[in-house]
Amino acid sequence: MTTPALPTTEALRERALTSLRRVGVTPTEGSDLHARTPITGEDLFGLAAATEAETEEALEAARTAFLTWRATPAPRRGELVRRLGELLRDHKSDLADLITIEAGKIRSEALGEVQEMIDICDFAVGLSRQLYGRTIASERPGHRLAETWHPLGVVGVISAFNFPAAVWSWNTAVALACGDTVIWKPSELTPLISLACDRLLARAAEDTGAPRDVHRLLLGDRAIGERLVDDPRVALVSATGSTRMGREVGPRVAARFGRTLLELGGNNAAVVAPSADLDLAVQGIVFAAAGTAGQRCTTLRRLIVHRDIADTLVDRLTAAYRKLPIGDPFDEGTLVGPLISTGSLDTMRDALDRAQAEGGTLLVGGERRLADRAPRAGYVEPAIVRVDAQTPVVREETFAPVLYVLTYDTLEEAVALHNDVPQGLSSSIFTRDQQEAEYFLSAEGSDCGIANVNIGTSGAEIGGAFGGEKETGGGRESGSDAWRAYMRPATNTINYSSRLALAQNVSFL
Ligand code: UN1
Repeated sequence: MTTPALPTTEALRERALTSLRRVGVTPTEGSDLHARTPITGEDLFGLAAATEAETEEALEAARTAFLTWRATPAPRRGELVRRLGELLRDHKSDLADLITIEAGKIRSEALGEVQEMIDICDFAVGLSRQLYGRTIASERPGHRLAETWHPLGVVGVISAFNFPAAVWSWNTAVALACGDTVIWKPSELTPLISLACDRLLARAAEDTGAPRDVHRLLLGDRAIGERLVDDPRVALVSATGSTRMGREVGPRVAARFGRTLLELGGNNAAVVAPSADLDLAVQGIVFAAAGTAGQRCTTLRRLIVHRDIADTLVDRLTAAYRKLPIGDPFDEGTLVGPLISTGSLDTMRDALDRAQAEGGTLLVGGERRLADRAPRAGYVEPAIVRVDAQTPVVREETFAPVLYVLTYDTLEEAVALHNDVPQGLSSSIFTRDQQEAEYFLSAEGSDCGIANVNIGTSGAEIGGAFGGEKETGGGRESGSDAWRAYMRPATNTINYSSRLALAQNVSFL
């Protein structure tokens, strides 16, 4: 069921320019990097990257702005974030257009990404009045112990193509409320949405009297990311991307005693127990595995199904997969848009070949689509592969829509299989048995940063902290108390008596 036509690159270029114009961006043409669209796989126009001198200037400007911003009362800082949220609301459709054009997301998911930005702004505005520290009982008479949270400094945000705007907003809205300033190095694949977000934040700063340099965008390649990683003026590097990238970033930032917040690869699984509501499970699984063309960090990649229901569930899933409309992400009927590039098609093909060589059976999908109309674009049928064991390819993250199905007999076995991968981002269980659900959520259950019941692995709300364990990097972003990563605590001991008492009953003088 392919959609009959794709928009032309020319039409997409016009649409991108119109959205940018509405947001107030006139892109600086250049030849350092190319805005491109996965919808046709073609370039839209060339852009200039930040030079070394501009990078240095941005670092200095963000550092200087921090000195003012950290002294601005937090609720006033919140006003900037509130204004950003308003502008995001006003430009929801323009921003969603840019996300669809550059990342290939279907309309509903692109709008959802902008909604996620609006939500985190609301959250951060509230947070600006809730940066609580604790008061601790002192062991000494006439003393008070307190914990005060202070802004950290410049936060370097390195973001990926797949959530080109929302992950920036999680970091930026919270960092700004916390009193930090931000330098953003977006993915080279999504410069236009970054320009739009930066422009709206600059407008919010103008409107609220905040320093312009609380946020700086640096378009460019890896060298800019490396600069953020190595520069001691960057107090925190918040990086989203592959585990390979995190393995480099982590030790380099640690070597200069900087902080990192890493959100790396996932290999997310769902356990489906015999008591599961299969209608609900099928819906949850198809969205989590095939939604966003399998290109979320939280995409469902492994299904661990009880042996008694495996055949039934697999039949229902393959039937649902056969009906998935694949094609133009702007078309309201489309559920699966393009992969980010034809390179991802090769990665997917390679994973499918390896899975079969390792004993797996391809049940559905894997065929390229629309190659005649868009030879440079990566349209593909999401695939399901049945495997007997977690062979090497199953234990890797393939950033494409491949779902591996495994079977289990006991829940303990299911959880062991579930946890037996190097990554630890998101997980879920479909069951109507409360004991099973609680076991999965317990310390003996899922070892992931996100563990769900009766929903899929993807599509988290911003209110909770987002991130994962093991090779996912251990960072937490977005809601709950993830804000603490953007601040530094100071412990204060205040003596309000007229006697100097030493702790631990030490006597001296
Ligand atoms: C990502 O894929 O990097 O939970 C972020 C989700 C989204 C965020 C995904 N709210 O799927």
